[in-house]
Amino acid sequence: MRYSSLSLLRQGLTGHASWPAAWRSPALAQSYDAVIIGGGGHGLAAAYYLAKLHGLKRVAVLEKGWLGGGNTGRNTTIVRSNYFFPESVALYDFALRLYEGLSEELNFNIMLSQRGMINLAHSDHDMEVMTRAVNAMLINGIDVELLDPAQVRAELPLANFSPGARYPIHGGYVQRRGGIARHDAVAWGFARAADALGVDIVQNCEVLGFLIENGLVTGLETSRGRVSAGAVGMSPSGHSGVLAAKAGFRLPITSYALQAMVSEPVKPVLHTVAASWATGMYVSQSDKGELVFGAGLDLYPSYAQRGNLPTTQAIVAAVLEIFPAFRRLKMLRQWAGIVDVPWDYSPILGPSPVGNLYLNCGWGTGGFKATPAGGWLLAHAVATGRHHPISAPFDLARFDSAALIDEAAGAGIAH
Ligand code: FAD
Ligand code: PYC
Repeated sequence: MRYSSLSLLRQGLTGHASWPAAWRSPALAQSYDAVIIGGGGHGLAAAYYLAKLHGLKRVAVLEKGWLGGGNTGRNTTIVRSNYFFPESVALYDFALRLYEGLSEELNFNIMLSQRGMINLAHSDHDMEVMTRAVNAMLINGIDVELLDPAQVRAELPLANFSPGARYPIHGGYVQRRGGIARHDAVAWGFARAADALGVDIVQNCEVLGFLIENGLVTGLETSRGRVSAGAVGMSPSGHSGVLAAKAGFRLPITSYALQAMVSEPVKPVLHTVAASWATGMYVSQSDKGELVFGAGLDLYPSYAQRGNLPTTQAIVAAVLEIFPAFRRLKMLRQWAGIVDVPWDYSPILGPSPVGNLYLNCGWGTGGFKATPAGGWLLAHAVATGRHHPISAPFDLARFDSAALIDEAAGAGIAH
């Protein structure tokens, strides 16, 4: 629906009384052609592409909580495709290209801001690792540039360039097409567009078990009753191990809390995303003006979805060493999400050991940037029963054949 400025003003003054809901709240039907588990960005995108590109008429998304309340609403919104291996570049650059057209595709402003992302080097060794990574990315066609300290300074004038700094800045590299996008808007945009194509989005509906006959999934047991399904896709983010166990198999993943925090809003002071992976710190400024800070993984596996003091302290310490001017900022809040990290730090996509059940999981610390592609590829697998060439290298079977895509080792960072 489109509104004129006058009707927007009228809606504002009347408390949006006649503003239609952006998507329906349907009851769970008895059967669907395809059911997607998880109403985060990936699950909603999968449902949208199933209806839009594959013409499926009876599709449902089942979400145990509220739409976008998982990691889609908890992440720090960085998008980029600066990965080391060609398989990863194919996946994440496909996602970035989909992001570049997504506001138009969904008629919903996802606030994509390609303000660039700079990774900082704090030693000669860091610089050597970055040079190798940048060379690999350039070979794979990614828009990255090495930066010397003066070039970093021009982009990040508030950073601490003194030679005596605890984390001296030796240079870095930038991906200029990287940046941020509004995470809620991505979920809401896909939800509204999927709903308009007839997809049933059922919130407060937890999947409790799988109905499996002769090795094929035929339906699901949910907190709202049984539902039969021609095919099932699962995008449950930090609960993929839990769901896989219910379906009778194990995934090679470990679940951790990943934390982030925001400051009070201030005027624009930071015009790109800055990351210092050696310290685990990264920061960007939201369009509201808040400084959004993030951290590395907690050091131990956990399903406790909350922040803790040691990580806060470590990250705030690194932020203040690198951006001393931020010392006067008040922190507003901190939070965590549970992320499923595969042994090689790359996602697991495609068929599962159960027939007609397809996987989109193991995004670890970095699946927001992949949202449109993850949904697109899951839809392809659910609709055709096969991998698209982009998702094929990320099949679960790589853990048997040892054809791992070890991005943590390749890029020298775990993100
Ligand atoms: P989610 O949004 O978590 O959706 C999964 C949904 O499944 C949830 O809503 C959950 O309630 C539902 N679900 C689970 N079990 C069931 C069940 N049994 N029945 C029904 N529903 C179920 N990535 C980036 O690319 N850039 C970043 O800057 C970034 N920063 C991050 C910062 C933090 C603090 C965190 C926690 C993550 C970050 N990530 C980032 C990772 C990113 O958030 C995730 O990889 C991505 O959002 C996963 O999307 P999703 O749709 O798969 O999962
Ligand atoms: O994948 O870019 C990323 C990321 C940043 C912070 C968490 N994940």
